[in-house]
Amino acid sequence: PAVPKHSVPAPRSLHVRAARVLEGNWTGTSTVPSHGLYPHQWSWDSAFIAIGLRHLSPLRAQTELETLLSGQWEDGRIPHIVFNPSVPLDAYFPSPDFWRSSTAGHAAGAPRTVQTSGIVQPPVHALAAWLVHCADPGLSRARGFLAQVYPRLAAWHRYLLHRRDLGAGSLASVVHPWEQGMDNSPCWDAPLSRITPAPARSFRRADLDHGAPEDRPTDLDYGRYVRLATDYRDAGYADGTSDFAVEDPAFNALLIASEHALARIAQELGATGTARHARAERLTAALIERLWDPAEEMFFCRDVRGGELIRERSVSGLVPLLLPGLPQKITDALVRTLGGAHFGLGDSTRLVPSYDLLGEAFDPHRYWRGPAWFNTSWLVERGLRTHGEQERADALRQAVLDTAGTTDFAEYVDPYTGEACGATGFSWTAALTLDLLH
Ligand code: 9WN
Repeated sequence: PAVPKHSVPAPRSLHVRAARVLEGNWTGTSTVPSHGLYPHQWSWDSAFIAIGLRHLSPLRAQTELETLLSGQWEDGRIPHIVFNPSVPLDAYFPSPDFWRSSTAGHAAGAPRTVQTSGIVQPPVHALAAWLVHCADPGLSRARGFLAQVYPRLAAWHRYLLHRRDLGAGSLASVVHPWEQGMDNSPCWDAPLSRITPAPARSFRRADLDHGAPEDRPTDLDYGRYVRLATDYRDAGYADGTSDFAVEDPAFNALLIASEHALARIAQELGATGTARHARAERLTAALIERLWDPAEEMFFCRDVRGGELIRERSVSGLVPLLLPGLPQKITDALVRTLGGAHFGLGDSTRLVPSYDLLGEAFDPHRYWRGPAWFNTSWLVERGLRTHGEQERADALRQAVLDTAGTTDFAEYVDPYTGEACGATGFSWTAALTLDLLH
């Protein structure tokens, strides 16, 4: 049949639009979270990005993780940023001349040629490597992908489980809010209040060139972030002396999920994964013992320096739902908390808010103090599915897809209205959309 002359083009499918975002943010060897705000390679972003990229190009997904691992330090840490040397220094703060990885990180074995930060981010990488492998096992085997990344991922977990067991309770601690990935979560307010901020005039925030100040962390937060990072750097990035040390439920749950993935990788490579699965189960028990609150029906952060649980309700405390080995009493309680008044899922919200809707510090637009983020909703969706909550998982999946589409793949959204905040064309939003479409 003849095509009508002035036919209206069909709206581009969500799949095609998500692929375009990732294409635009690809640099040739890795993907930036967003060109304006975050023009380098970020650690947990790359893991989520690889999980989506595997549906477009398993080779690009493998390359994404390999590039990140080229920034790994000899002590096993995977830095939270691997810097792109062709990006001007003033495009992002803190820049390589702040971290001085190759000199200040010398004793910890920072790479000589690649510039990186000296802190870490949540360990989503082994999980991502396993999922990337599964997307095209033939290509993965032909390239020796898992054989190459396995020892590096094992060293990464070793670093976290040994050097970062600052609370001596078998869990890993974060020593900076940027490490946990939810920079200005109200969970950090109490432990951060003990930190003397660096003077405002000693640094210049590049983020405010791109983001609305009311959607970003405050200057006071930044002063404290800078103080903590400076002290860590000046101690040669040695672990154990930080004034800020927190055991976080999401960070540790992701470590456990990745330990299970590492067991599967070991099996694929012909070894036995039994010891790793057993370790993951022991860590799950430690997570429950140290961070679960049966009365409040959620996980909380533990302030290792103060010795107390931090009773702020953050999405971080729901992320352990991801773990297959949780007792049903706990998964049932987490599902109740998700749908209850503090998070409102399926009632007043369609995506999971980053923080307690009823909390004193709640702010629907300010970064990790209320807005809903796509990576955490993806993790909770996976958790709901793992524990047989198909209907809730389906609704959350649909909400992620709808909101990603209407906001042009926003960085985060108002949890009540779904209005876009922060950057648009954000890589992990596009990547995880693709993953949920498959
Ligand atoms: C600091 C890149 C990163 C994410 C974090 C998010 C934000 C950086 C910043 O952006 O943090 O690492 O400059 O605010 O909080 O989760 O990985 O997308």
